[in-house]
Amino acid sequence: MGNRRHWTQDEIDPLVDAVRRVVDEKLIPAEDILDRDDTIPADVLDLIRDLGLFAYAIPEEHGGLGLSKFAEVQVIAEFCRAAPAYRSYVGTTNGVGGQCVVLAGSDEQKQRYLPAIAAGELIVSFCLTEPDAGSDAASLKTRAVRDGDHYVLNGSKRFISNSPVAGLFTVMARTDPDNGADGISCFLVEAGTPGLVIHPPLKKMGQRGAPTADVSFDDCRVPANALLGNKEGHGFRTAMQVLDDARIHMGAVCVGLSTRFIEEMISYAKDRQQFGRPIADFQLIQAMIADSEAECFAARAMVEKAARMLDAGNPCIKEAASCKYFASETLWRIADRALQVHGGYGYVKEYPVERLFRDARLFRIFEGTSQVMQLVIAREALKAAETR
Ligand code: COS
Repeated sequence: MGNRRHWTQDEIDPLVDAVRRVVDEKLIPAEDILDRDDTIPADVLDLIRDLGLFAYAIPEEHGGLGLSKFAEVQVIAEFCRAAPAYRSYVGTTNGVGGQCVVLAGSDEQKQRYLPAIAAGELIVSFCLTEPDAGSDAASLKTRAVRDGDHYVLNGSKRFISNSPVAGLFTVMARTDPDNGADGISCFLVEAGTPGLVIHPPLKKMGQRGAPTADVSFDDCRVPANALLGNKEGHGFRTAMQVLDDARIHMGAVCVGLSTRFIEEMISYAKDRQQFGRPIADFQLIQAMIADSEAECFAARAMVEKAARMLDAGNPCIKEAASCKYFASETLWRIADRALQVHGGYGYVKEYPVERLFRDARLFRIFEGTSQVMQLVIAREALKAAETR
């Protein structure tokens, strides 16, 4: 299980219950402010910090909770019944950003950053995507050139979650221009380093409150010990490994948001009167509820199974991609049904489904599009068939 430890269900349940209470009492009521102001209110962020959520995937020896993946997906599915922008701070920091350090950092790098992450004092961004390198991540062009006991970084990164508020950036940059994926290394760049430029926040369709911006490196000099694990050429593999972990996490996020859509759908259907009775009495409405329940249950079962595989140390590239693919496509179908049940009321800002629908659209795109997930699943299946 590596950096995580086994959590018994008796330990997991109280944490999930505590998250549920905060979600229902504080986070859901503050969602409109999140969308209106495009920022998470400071007191709400404090509540998330107090719950320990900034520490969920950081090893215990560095001050974190060290949740097993099986425990993490249960906690995250509960947390993500609230608007997914709340997750972005903690999920990117503990996930793709922070896991680079957990997985491949030197002891010195772990000691420097992980306790601050676990305490909720250090937000991390993951800089892989570039203007011309999205799905084809290995084609990235940002350069890192060794200069004495420093590296000098030049290049641009796009759509970087958390970048306006991050204190640390895990940056994939090319140290060898002629060596494809093996020429990519990972650097830990601290906010405030001269030459690190954070552009104005992007105006997104949804997930408002989760700040995203482009980032560029303009002769940005970092000390040689900012190279992750002090090893060149390991950046792409590290990025792919943290993305495998993140894709199971994303599956759990989609399960949480799907659960919320079902709750909203049922609540509206029981309330809304047409033809002299609640629309929940009509079988065509019930069919939409039934399909959503069944598909959400399937996605949850899949995510929990993949999490157990990861905890057991089994290879799960195909299963992680399957979770992200199935759970995000499922979420999109459920979001559409929830809006359909609301009719015209779902299309205006009077009900939360309008906002959550905009939030839901991103999941089929980020941390690997559905089409990249299909590619990864098929590749792994074909590879396995060759060795049988
Ligand atoms: N775990 C460990 N190693 C991996 C890996 C994984 N999941 N995936 C690939 N690698 C290794 C490969 O084994 C290969 O090493 P060898 O040459 O020694 O075998 C190396 O990395 C290059 O891999 P590959 O040849 O598969 O690279 P590709 O350029 O073909 O990768 C995909 C293609 C589509 C899989 C990759 O670019 C990808 O995942 N793209 C999506 C990126 C993404 O999710 N972006 C979202 C933004 S980040 S939030």
